[in-house]
Amino acid sequence: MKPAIVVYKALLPTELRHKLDEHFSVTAFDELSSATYPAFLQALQNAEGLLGAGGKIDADLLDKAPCLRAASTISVGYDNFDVAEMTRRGIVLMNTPTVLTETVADTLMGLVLATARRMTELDAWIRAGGWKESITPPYYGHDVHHKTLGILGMGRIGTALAQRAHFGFGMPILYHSRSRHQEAETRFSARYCDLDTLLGQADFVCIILPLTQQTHHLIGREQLKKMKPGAMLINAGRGPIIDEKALITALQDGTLSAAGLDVFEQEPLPADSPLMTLPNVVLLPHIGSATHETRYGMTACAVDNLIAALHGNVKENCVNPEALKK
Ligand code: 8YV
Repeated sequence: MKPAIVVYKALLPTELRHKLDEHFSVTAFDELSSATYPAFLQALQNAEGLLGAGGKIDADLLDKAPCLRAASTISVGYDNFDVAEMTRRGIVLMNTPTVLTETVADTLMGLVLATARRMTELDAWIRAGGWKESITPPYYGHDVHHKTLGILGMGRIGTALAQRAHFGFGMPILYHSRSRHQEAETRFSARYCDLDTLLGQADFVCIILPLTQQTHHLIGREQLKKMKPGAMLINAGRGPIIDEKALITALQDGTLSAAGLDVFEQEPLPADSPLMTLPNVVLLPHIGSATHETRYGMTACAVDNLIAALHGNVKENCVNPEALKK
């Protein structure tokens, strides 16, 4: 008998669905809603594998899945999983790093440009009939090239951003990360520094950190005050890395000149969020990796990860290899 798996919130292209069907008995839920949730819980009861994106996979949910051996997330981030609990239960968690690196770095560079040059604000202004004559200084933006870029989180994506900024825009790069990154230092002249130094010197601060207990609200009121006058803050990591209330106040009172955000404390962003009315913010709906090519690559990677894991063949992309020893 093929092992049972549950697929949730993953729009699988036909060939990837066929690939899963060859190995597993698949129950799939395109959406998780109050209508589909009972069937989802039912299917979890004998599922050995789980594949999907998002959701809160905590001890309560794991209790509903007593046969689970492997979970495969279509994302690089896995803050929505209780990894310690999974490890304790011997459940391996697989993610999709690498395939999305270049695309997310493109998004970050795009956010830097859009924020500095006020692209979305001026787009809205044209559509509202504002463009009657040549634009004047109140509508000017700021240069990006040759400005100092501060990167918080020099992992794969941070390194790909550093490459773009160094070769494409001639930007000096500062970074702060859990550990030193030799490649970024030698190839892109990135300089390691502590958080306060980075905040005080960077013209653009780009966040591409994972969300952990250590990074939760890493950027709050105090840190925002330490940023260089005129500096801009860009976040494509996870929303809760920034204290959003403090960010809104800083954007309103001029402590921070502008922000470019792909992620938020609450997603989808609530309609009454003050961020919606601030002109000095570029808002994106968590599209860091959302291109056809990359989402396909991530889904294919997640499918391969689950096949490998349930066949006892874990080689890469495993978040908690310790679980294999249980
Ligand atoms: C995901 C992301 O695609 O990979 C991540 O961690 O944030 C995005 O690229 C998105 O969270 C949907 O799973």
